[in-house]
Amino acid sequence: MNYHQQQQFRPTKAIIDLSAIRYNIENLRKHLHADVEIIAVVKANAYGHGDIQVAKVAIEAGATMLAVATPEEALHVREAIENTPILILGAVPESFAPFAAEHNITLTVFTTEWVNEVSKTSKDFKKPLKVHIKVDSGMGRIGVRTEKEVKAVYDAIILANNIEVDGIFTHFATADEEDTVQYNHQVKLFKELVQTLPEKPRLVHAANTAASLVKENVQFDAVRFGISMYGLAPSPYVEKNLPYELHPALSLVSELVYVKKIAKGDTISYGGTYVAQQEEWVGTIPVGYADGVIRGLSGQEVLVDGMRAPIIGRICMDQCMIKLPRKMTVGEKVVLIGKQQQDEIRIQEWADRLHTIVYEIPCMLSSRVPRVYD
Ligand code: PMH
Repeated sequence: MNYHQQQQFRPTKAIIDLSAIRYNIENLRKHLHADVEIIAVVKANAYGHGDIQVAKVAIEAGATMLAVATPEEALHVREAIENTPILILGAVPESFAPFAAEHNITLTVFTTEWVNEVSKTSKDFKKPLKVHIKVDSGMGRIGVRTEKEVKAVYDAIILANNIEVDGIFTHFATADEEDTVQYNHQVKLFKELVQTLPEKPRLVHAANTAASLVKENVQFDAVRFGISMYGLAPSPYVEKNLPYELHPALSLVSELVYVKKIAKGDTISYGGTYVAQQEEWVGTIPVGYADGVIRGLSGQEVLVDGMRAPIIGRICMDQCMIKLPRKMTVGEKVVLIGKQQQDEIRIQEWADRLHTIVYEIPCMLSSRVPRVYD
């Protein structure tokens, strides 16, 4: 028996509620125009939630394409999911093109150099390579930026053997903000550049979660749905304007592995930075910065028996300590993210403490934390 794979001994785990993901997508489906397709963004191991499990549920809930960031992510998903097209959103090396063609993986292209290099061997591909042209309408990351560049890349593809333009897309830099100046400029430029193509590709797409949920008239043929598939709002502005309530999918749980009473003046953890001001009960939980519970989270509260308890002292690599509201026993359940009784620790609370965005939090939970599905 393979104990490592079949047994979960350590009580620290991320619980992923797949029905929440299903709910978030089904409600997007209702919100979108009927013929708009959903591209489920499952890059970065589905924002830390588990790419295969999320992709399968997303397809059941109506997604018709998956999007990832790298060749390795695409191949990992393809091993488990046979037919659904997978789009790699980032730049990929020319050397990956034959593998992409063979495995029905759609690539993002934006330079003639790339297309010309791949066209040297593309006649030997077993199946045509599908590509989406990336337009940089203002994000400033990758993409063609002018009519001339769009035309050059398009013409190079048409000249090449065995390469098909399946789509054209862009990405918004500010769709999650109230101010619409840059956003409107991006929409206008993208529409103009798409118009210059001699033939409309099958899939024109631009909207991320924010644009899908709170903007009008940018759904085109498909939307790329990432963060809110996982039940998180892209920004506080979008959160205030959501067309439906989101259900967060990820909880992070552990339990007390040791409990003790400390005396006034006792210190806790490296550096002895936490000094007890009176007698108090302290619990140890087996989760630390190697799990992604980084040291900046010292002071963050967790839930025990429905009550809030702060992480005290420095967070260690594999363990941290919490100040208990009362004497408790080993084995008591601890919720670091998620609901317990009447209270809930939301990912936004961690993001605020760490001065970051919600996206970073599930992504930073390391692979040592098992993802458990219910
Ligand atoms: N499309 C592209 C090209 C993206 O880079 C992303 C997210 C999405 C769609 C999905 O966005 P959403 O999660 O807001 O729906 N990319 C990133 C990123 O590069 N950094 O944070 C999010």
